[in-house]
Amino acid sequence: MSNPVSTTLEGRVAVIEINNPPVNAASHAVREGLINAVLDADANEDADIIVVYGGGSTFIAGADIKEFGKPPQAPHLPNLIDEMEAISTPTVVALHGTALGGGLEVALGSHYRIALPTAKFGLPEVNLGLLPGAGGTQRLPRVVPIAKAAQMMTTGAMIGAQEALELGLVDEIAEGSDVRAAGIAYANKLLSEGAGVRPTSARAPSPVAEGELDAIRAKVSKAARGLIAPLKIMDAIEAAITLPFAEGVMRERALFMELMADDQRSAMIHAFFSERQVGKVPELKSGTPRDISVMGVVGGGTMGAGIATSALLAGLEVTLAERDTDAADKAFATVVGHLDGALKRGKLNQKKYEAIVGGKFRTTTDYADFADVDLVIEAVFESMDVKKDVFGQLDKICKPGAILASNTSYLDIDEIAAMTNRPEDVIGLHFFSPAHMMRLLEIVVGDKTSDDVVASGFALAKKMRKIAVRSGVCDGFIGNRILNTYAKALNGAVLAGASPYDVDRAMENFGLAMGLFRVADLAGLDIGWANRKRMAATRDPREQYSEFHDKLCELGRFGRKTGRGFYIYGADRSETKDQEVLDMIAAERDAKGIAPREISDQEIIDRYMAAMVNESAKVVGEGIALRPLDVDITLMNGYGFPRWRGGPLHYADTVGIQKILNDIKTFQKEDDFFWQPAPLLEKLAAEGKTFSDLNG
Ligand code: T1G
Repeated sequence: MSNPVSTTLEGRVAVIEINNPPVNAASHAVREGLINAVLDADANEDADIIVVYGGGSTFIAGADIKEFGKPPQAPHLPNLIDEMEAISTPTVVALHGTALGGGLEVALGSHYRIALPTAKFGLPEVNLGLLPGAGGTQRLPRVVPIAKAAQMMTTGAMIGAQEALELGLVDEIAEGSDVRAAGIAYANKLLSEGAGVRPTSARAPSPVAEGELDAIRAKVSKAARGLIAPLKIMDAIEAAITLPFAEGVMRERALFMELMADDQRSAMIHAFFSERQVGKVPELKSGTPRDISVMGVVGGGTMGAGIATSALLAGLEVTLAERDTDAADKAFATVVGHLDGALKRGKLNQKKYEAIVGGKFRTTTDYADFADVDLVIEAVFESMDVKKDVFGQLDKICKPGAILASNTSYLDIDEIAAMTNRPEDVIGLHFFSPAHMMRLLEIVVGDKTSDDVVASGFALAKKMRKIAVRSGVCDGFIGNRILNTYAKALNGAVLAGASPYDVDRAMENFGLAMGLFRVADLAGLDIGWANRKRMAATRDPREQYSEFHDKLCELGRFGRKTGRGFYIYGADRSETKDQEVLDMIAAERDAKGIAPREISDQEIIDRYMAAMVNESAKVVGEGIALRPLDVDITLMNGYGFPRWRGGPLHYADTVGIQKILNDIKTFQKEDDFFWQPAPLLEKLAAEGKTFSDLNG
């Protein structure tokens, strides 16, 4: 492979360029090329100062994650940075794009740092279950305040050039957009000022107040929710404050190796690459995306308004239709409310905001206004009859080539498409609430949906910064189908002896933000109730149907919105268990002749995971999901499955498919109908294969 690092001499300035597209990851070749170039420049009599910068779109965006898990190859990044810092020739890094992870660590090991105004900086290793392992935990606390260093490393959040300048992370912000020229100009300025080397490691750590570190650690611990890297980062920062630099980096190395060896690291790297793999579907090769600049939305309720907001933030023009002027005005106000929030969060600038409310967003009560849209999506009441009626009308009004989409979360896209003369232009775009915040989007491909329309859906998702997952047509698609299954398993655990509160506790200790019953109360128990009534006619009589959800709904207890569901909600947002719920469940056990027994938290999780993995295996085996990673991405981005477990099928690979099968066989004794092993699960176990073998 050719050397990705090259050096030119501009006057007395040795200019080193790194070219390893797409993100200048610090691969072995980059590391080898960089250290040789720096040492050669240091030895070069004609060079008084060195500039390092990234060719292409960014400075080094981190270590090469593809190398993790393989035998490490020298030069190792920490050593490279230490050597760079120790030379006698002053070094400058000229930064643009995203200087992340090992890239920012290289910058910290340089003597001076200049940045373009658009440059961003971060140490996102925590998102990979790691910590900055090339001196970052020791050098950053010597440059920025301790609290800022902790926040950057334990959240992985990026900061912009202006904030970096104010913090002292960069010395200057250059004018213009030519990062090479900026580096050279700054180097010559430093030479004219007689600037010498300035090793960061020689600086004292930023001062820290009495008790400040413990307070930060307590906050970090609360936010970590099972992730171990943030607390190890705090240990490394403590070393930076209390130990000499040389000992501090040794401590950092030890902590880094602990994290490298942990399952959380492999899970989160699986998540990282899966999020980039999941958008690569066959139709992107065979289909040509249509331009989607003007969107129609039918329905201005929670979902419709959220979808409209998401499209507007992506720069599309949107017309939203409601049944009457009052409803349309209400929807307009809802969307403007969301846009105000985006403005406050810095997700939208004033100019764009005014363009949207000043014309790019309109409401109407007349579908005729959809005549020229490129795509229209309906987000009306979850009833097949209502949706069929809407599609029948849209089919008559929309221009040829317009895409007709449904936001349905369960219903059959093929049945909806059959209501039109253009089934090849019909697709499911299942957004998750709140649609302007949640990144997951299930793209449901009907039998007749054309490749162009699928490719258009994925292109639209990219524009809307969504993580799009391709789904085939079945009840509930990927996520809700699997949710329904594991919910039944957990209801079974409740009938067997657990309480809803045991289930929530076990799930939250497993890493979910909220347990099943808390989520049900939040979403509204009436939603599940409507679906169960819809499915009642087709329910298999062999199914062990738990009735306590329905009984709560019959009492009008729909959860938070009615102040009572599985929990009782106080005006002060307090939440308490409800003895009446426990009595209701006890009565149902009696009626079913079930003698309740002790159900441990581990058994609750074993049931939860066995059901989830088994149904996921069916979803992959039936081709509803393209690969196991598509299921992992769906559950992590739409259902709160902990990212540091990598998704249900990565989890199954971690604990072993045979363990999942053994658990299924154990629970089969209680309910032979529900606990039927998926053919794919049995096949992989028999062949000694893993789900990751199917990810390609
Ligand atoms: N290593 C290898 N490949 C990478 C990579 C990396 N660090 N970053 C991105 N890629 C690939 C990615 O898989 C995709 O590949 C392509 O580049 C474009 O990425 C010692 C241990 C930089 C903000 O965590 O956040 O340094 O799909 O689609 O939207 O302390 O990539 O095209 O084949 O995301 O423009 C720390 C991770 C590493 C940064 C660009 N660094 N990357 O976003 O493009 S650990 C990170 C990102 C480390 C040291 C530690 C983003 C980006 P493909 P993309 P993007």
